[in-house]
Amino acid sequence: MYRPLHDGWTLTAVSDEVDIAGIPATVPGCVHTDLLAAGLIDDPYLSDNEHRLTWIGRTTWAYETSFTWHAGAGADRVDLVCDGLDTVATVILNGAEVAATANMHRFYRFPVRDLLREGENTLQVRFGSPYAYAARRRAELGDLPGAYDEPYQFIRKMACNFGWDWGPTLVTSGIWRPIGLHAWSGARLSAVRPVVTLDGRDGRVEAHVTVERPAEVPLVVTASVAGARAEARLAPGEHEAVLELAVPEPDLWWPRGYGGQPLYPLTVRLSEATEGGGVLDEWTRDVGFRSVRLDREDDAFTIVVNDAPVFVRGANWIPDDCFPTRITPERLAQRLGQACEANLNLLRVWGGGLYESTDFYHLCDRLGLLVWQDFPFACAAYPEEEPFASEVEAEARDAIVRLSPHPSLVLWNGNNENIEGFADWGWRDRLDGRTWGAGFYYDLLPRLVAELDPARPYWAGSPYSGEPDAPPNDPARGTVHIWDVWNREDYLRYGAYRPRFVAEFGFQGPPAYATLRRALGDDPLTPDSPGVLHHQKALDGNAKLLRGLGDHLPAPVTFDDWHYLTQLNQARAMAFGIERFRSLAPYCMGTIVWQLNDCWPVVSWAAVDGDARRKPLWYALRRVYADRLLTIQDSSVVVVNDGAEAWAGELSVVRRDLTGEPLAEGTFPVTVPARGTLPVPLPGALTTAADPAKEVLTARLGDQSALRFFAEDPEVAFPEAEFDVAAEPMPGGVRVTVTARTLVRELALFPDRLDPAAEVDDMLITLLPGSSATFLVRAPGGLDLAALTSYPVLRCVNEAPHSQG
Ligand code: BMA
Repeated sequence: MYRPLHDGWTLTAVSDEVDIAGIPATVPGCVHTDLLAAGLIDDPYLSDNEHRLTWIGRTTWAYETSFTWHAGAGADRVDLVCDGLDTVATVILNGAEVAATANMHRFYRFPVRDLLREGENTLQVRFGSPYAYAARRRAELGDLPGAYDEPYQFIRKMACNFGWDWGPTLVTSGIWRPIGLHAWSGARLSAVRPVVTLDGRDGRVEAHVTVERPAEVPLVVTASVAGARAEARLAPGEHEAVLELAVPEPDLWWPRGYGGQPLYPLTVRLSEATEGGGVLDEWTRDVGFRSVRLDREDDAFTIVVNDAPVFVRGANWIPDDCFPTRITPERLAQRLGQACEANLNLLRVWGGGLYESTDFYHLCDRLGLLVWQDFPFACAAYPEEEPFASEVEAEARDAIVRLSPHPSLVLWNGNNENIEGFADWGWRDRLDGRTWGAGFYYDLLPRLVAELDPARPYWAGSPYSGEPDAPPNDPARGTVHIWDVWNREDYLRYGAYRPRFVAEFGFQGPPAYATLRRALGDDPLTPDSPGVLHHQKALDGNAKLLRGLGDHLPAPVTFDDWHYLTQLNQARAMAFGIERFRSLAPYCMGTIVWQLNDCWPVVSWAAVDGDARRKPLWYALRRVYADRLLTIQDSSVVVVNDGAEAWAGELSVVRRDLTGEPLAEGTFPVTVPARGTLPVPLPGALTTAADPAKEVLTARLGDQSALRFFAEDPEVAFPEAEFDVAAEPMPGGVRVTVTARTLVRELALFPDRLDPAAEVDDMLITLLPGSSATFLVRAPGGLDLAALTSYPVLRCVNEAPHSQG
């Protein structure tokens, strides 16, 4: 029987300087959220409050509760089960120390039967300062290079808790996952690890079962899935069994866009092997039948599921909140829903964060969203000495066993950018022979994956070229991270790449206006008002945002223009990159955008901001990640068909003047097979403009279209946009129809400026004269229709000059 111990907790600062004692505490939770709930700190996400909270990570904290306990009918064993302790914890039951731990990523179980008292019991979990712990380890081992001036590689704790180039430094402590008492007798299932594979069209499950058994009664384990059943007997003294199940022709689990996601409950039962012996323990998880491998032929990096090569349309995932216990299942469902609606098929759980919650992977299983899981190592040289060698092995064992049932999980990856740091960022010299994590990435982790999860591929790190001595960030081999664009180069440079697989590339933009307005007290808001600057963590971030506008868009003067143009430029830059990389399929077999989500309100690379609002980038992703994409690349139209059906029709390409009048036309019958890419070269009459400032090239195939100007926007002789707008209230919102009288470049609506709860279903639509677009604005409270249909809510690139004020 399991009994959660989540009630009656209090929190106390164990400190002469901090006078906080016995405030109510939430478990699972953490210090920051408890202090916030008690009204003792200001919201860490607002303005620059973060700065005044650094003492929290330097303080020792004690969580305490009491509970009653009765031996009752009597269990042989009672264990204190801690699913997650963040991080430097001492567990004390009735005054006796049960354990001292220092790894947020592990799962702990302590036998405590002998320490429990009949009636009232007290449980204390005391958390030492993560900084103090990391400083001790650093003093013992010597400093090691890393991308940030924080000691995250000296403690097994979510690295980005120490701050990142999109996240605040909010070093917390707490009982961050469930804690409870597990009373049991005889024997229990201590681990079940299914290895699910395909054998032709048949499904195979090898269920590796480990039992803990203080009593020496004979045991029987049964496993069943999809009508198949297997059984094993465990004689006294035996602790392990492997049960093999064969399922003839199960429905296959597929990534979204490739087929369904049937899940089959796999149940393992442990019973006494005696006449009428009762069930002692039971374990059930949903599994899916699919195969997965990594195709490395000729230095490719192709994820192959059920023998189908998958073009990855992905995004990187960071912890959705600095305080992970606030990430409810509802919030995960919303965020993963946003990923699916943007036509993503993979999330990469990035190594500066976590092994995510079981809810996360279960949702991905159901949605068909593939998961690439980094082991939690990012952007630093990590020490391999003790205690880290043992901690890393233990946490990896916990995580591999916990996540192995999930069909969505398709790849284990050793680390984020540490191989690159060693090879290319000068770490090798600074290390001077000391350890940096190579033993984890090249030896320990692949050994553990091979031992515990042999049917899943392992990759040593990202970027990585497949061999330790090869240049890790070589676009022609394995995975590449493309960061020269954001940091130094114009985004057109994406066009110069011919990568096999892009596991990271990103471009910043501000969060939604309503998000900034909620988070910042600045009055007025300006691109460099103090709050905006505080919520921009990237090195030289604001300057890079402006530089990134390049020749593509006019230089902004007002805050509103800065906000709009930099958001738009983010969307365009990423769309440009993705269109390029998809047009290279199947040479290139994936793009993983940096980054899907944010953990707080911030200017960042995210598509969905810290208040869950979709940025213009999100709408652009939905378009360029659709199954069917037309893209104009150099002097071709590339027809990209990542759908399951062939795509055939007449491709119509027209060079027009800016009133829409055709200057040259061509039609090209095309048939592109399922999962195929077809470049259609265009004749010079279509690719060469008589006057690049006054012409546009359009392409259409079925209901997909593409458009390219012959000059950058500031050089195009756009007419001042003229259009008619009809705004009709409807239940729950407003329908806005815009009919263009002139060319209207990238129309967008930002209803959150009027009501933070309002959102629009589409944006960034270019209209030729005479054409129209309809936007559905969801606004539960109704909206001012005049404001909704004018500047700065309704915007386009070639809008009429507006009066400021
Ligand atoms: C890569 C990522 C993150 C970082 C991002 C933006 O290095 O792995 O560490 O946030 O670039 O700089």
